[in-house]
Amino acid sequence: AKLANADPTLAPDLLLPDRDMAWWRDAKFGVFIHWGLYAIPAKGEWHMFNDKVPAAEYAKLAGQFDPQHYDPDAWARIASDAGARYMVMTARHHDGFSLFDSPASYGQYDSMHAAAKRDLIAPFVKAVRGAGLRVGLYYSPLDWRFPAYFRPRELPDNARLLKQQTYGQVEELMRGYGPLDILWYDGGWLAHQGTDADAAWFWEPDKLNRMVRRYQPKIVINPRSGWKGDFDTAEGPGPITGPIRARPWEKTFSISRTAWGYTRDDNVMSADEVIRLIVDAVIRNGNVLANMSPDPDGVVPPKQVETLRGVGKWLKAHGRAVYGTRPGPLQPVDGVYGTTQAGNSVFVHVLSWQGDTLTLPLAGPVAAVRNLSGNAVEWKRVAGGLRLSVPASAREAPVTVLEIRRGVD
Ligand code: FUL
Repeated sequence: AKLANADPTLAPDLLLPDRDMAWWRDAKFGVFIHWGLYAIPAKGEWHMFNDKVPAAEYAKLAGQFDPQHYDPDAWARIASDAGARYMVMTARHHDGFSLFDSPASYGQYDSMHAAAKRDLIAPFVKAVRGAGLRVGLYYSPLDWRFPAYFRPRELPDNARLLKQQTYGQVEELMRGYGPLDILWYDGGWLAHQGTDADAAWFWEPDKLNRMVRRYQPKIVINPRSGWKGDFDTAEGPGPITGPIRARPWEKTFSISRTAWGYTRDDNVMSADEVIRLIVDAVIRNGNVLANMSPDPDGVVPPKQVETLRGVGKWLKAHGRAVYGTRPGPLQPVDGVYGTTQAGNSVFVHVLSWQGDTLTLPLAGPVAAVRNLSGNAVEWKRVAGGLRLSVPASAREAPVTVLEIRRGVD
């Protein structure tokens, strides 16, 4: 792979300018897909590592990997019905198996040389674009087949091969599957616990990402290659608290609490839980990337589809307060409310009511207040702000969204 010299015309600072991040910040919600050989044993995507399966034995799964119902259009429809504006799929997870045609893959460990005998990423990219969504690929530089990942300094030859594979495969993806909107790295740390400095020493992510931008100048890059990336990530379904964060960020979790990859005993989050996380993210300048886990045949478990459908129903009715907004003008009060804004409107996302009214420290003229179902809301100027009265019957679960239209002086 020719990647040693970055294009000299590339900006010295790899961070995308604000104008190229705007679509991502407007999009707010994406659907993630973890799919690979690990769907077959159905013990989650860490099965090879956690159960200490020798690489040669694990690799036999490739002979069984022949999805009969792979229909990326159906996946894109699920995401689009969920209200997602982008999708990200695992092109290669830590087990090292690639779902695309990858001559750079060590040992030809890809879907072309599996029972499937085809590229599974190209049709995904096409389907997602066809559905009008933005498209991203997940790629893990880490590959458990290489002992050097755990002991890079002791095993320089093996380390060289691992790094060569990463650069080669990232180049294949960037060159052959574009245009791409997001590159979602994972595992660019070292030995599962290395520091950013270790990772930067090993992967040379500035060099790697300069190569990426040569092929895909506007691709949004996440922070897991050892380079800080265009946005921050927060992982897992835990609650989101605290003030508005200055840098764009993304909360990612699997709607199956059990794992990211397919399992049979999956403990699926409810639509309300996902909606709650979307609200808690957007009022703090964040996006949400929620994962679904297709089975070995390519079918998304019905319970996951049902949760996503519920999210879509909510976003259809409340999308004005989510898509295309920016956080503020008020700082969130954890568990109580937070705000987003767009144009002349401030949207108040009320998570819990402390009494009959809610007083916001919001100054300035108000033209009207309504809830997103269209009902007018009583409001009054009081010392310290704006007092809103919403009768119990007009409150909604998991969140009541009110729109304050600002007036003119
Ligand atoms: C983690 C990985 O180790 C998980 O398997 C999953 O891919 C998640 C998105 O990132 O760090």
